[in-house]
Amino acid sequence: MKTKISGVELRRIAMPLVAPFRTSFGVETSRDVLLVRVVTSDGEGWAECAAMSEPRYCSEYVDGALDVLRKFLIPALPTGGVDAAAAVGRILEPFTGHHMAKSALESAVLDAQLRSSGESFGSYLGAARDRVPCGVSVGIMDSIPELLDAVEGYVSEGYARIKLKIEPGWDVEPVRAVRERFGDDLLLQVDANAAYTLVDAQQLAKLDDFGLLLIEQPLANDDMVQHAQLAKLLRTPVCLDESIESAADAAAAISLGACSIINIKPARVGGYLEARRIHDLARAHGIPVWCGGMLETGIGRAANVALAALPGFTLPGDTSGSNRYFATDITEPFVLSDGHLDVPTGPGLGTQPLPEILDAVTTSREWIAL
Ligand code: OSB
Ligand code: MG
Repeated sequence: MKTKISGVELRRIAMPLVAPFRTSFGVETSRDVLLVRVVTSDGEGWAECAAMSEPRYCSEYVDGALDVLRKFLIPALPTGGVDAAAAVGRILEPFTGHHMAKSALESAVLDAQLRSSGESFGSYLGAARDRVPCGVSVGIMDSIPELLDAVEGYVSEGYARIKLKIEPGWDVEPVRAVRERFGDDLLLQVDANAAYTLVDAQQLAKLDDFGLLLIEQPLANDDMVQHAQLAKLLRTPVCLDESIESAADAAAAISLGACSIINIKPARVGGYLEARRIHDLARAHGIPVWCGGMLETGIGRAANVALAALPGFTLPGDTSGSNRYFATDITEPFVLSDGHLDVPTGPGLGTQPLPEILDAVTTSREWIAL
């Protein structure tokens, strides 16, 4: 029996962040999120598009995602229906790029499919545990004391690992300060969001003294070969985020030696099915993976937490509790317990937007009939 898709709602919401989040590519004070709701013969499905308001982390951005979904991706869905969510990826393949927009559409269909069959995302993807250890990504701050206060707060909330955002001028000193204050046992890593070049290798090698778990995306998104050269100059393991947009990229990075760890963000690679393929490939090569984040609401978070429960996800992810981002989430909040989040067990995502809250944060809605 095919799943017939009658239409898709594109709903944009504005979610103020509890504190500004600064990275090497910009400052975020509010999350501009596109939600996708598909209405099918099997029922509804929800997903969150991870694109940010400006094309700084990657080339996608919310207005662009809305446009490509409305003009190309949604109209490509066959009116006769699809066999399963897995078919959506193949149907969208002729369109290049736009992984975040594609991921949202495929994930919404997958949610509808799983809700109707009564299976959870975790069970469908192959989760090996019922809760996942969580890390937190800590933005660039104006001063070291301010950073230490923020880290102190997260450590006391129970986070299992701390990730510091770095950029030229904010790297060795903040790492040294956090190590001195919290000791060598704290699981600590850094993320440069592509802010360095190979010329900075000596500066980055100074981080080798601090026993970091990894350095994430030190160089530009398309500098796979240079990441391989840098990896030879550092003792800190190199992890790729932005550079890995597909399983093919992951295979190339592994065979080049461009990374020894991968941050898997399902949206960046086009969806949860491609994310699982990268997990399987990495696992076969003995490459640890962890689940990244894009400041998601509870909708995106639910699916990420399910993915993070797969057996190859051996490092804590950026799957933080809802309160790290928002005063009020659009779903029941994800709450950290003993440094972990529970993997949702209900059908599909196992959660849904709370209608009143959703309406209160909605800035625009659009219905596209098939
Ligand atoms: O590089 O991992 C990143 C947030 C937005 C865009 C890119 C990144 C991040 C984070 C935060 O580091 C992850 C999260 O807590 O969701
Ligand atoms: Mg990153």
